Amino acid sequence: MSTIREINFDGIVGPSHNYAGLSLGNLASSRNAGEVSRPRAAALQGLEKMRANIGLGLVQGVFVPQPRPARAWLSELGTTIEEAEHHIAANAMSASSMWAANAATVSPGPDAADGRCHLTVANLKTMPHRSHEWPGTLAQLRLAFASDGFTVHGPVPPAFGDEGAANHMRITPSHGEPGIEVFVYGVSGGPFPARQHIEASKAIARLHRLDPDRTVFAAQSEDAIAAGAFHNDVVAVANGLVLFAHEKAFADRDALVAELAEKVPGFELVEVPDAEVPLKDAIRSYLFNAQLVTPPDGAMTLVAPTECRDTPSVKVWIDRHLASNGAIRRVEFVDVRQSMANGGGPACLRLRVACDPAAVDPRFLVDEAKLDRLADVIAGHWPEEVASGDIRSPSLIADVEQARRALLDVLGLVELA
Ligand code: SUG
Repeated sequence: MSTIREINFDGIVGPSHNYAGLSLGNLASSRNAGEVSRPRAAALQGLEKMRANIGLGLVQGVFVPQPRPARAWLSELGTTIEEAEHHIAANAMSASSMWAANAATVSPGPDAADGRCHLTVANLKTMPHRSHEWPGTLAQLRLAFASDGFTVHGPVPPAFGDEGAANHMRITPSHGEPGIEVFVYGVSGGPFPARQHIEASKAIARLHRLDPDRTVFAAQSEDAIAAGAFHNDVVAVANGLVLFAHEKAFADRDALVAELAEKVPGFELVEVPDAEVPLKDAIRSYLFNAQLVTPPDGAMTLVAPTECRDTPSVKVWIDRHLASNGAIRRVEFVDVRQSMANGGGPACLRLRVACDPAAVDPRFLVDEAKLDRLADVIAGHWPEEVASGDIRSPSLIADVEQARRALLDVLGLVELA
């Protein structure tokens, strides 16, 4: 019996969470620019989402917020948080590392020629506020996955954009068996940037020692990016033998489906037609930015944002699918509205790693009791509200830095201080 399980590592929402409108092509980020954020509520929503996963019987992990302001990055720019222009300060105060699906790309051991689980930290080079995340992320990956059996790679060169697992899917009979890895990249996004470059995806496939016959590359459709699917995980998600995707997610949908049908015995496509759920509704509700998981009871479950329940076309589709005995047997709704308002749904908030939980540094794993302790730190230290004009107020900065120290203390992660 394989010891490999699915572990979801959620990014704890950092105390500097704010709405700065930094991500062109991410419609929620642009729409909510300048709104007042609620970091404490945001982080507590994240913890409740983790509890829901634990309730399903899944193993849960965390990553911690990065130091904010990003003083090292500001120093590379020859400035400080006090002196930087407003937009530079905003880029240095973003809590965007909460979206752990963009932390790294992960290939589990059974897929790699050397049997090791490979992780490549994402360079996130397209957006300035995300481009400085990788050193802090790499430090956490190197701690969490320090044991034998893991290889943690640095970022691919910044000539090529890499946004991590948000553009990567794995289709497999079970987590512990070899799977087919699907790398999704963008070529053009109309008015918006294509953030994942094929050169980066191919480099990762080589570095992870994947079998070329079991590796698939597929382009995102330009329509999807132009409609706000800045990452593939906004319009598609895979689990087990199932690919759950919007009809308009891929540039060449027929070729991808044919290739998967040929390479994966038992492959199942659950496709949502545009006529039933228009791209616009799919993106606003984040139907596909859900965690599609197989809990121990075997009933494939979609952990979806509450916005799906509130979007009529999406709710109708879900109800019909459940009634039809489709591949998805259960839908759980979670409230992550604070993150959603910046374009991050349940799937964005987690990095999915299939490995033996006993091989992970336990400080990064959580149970209900540890989540209670984290909730206390958050309730005691996270700011209640942040307005865009406040992001470099000395008192906010002092609170944000103190809050992170308190969290690291509780987790015993002194190395990251
Ligand atoms: O990179 N939003 C993030 C959302 C990432 C979602 N992740 C996945 N789809 N996997 C982004 O666009 C907004 C920050 C701001 O505007 O303040 C932001 O970075």
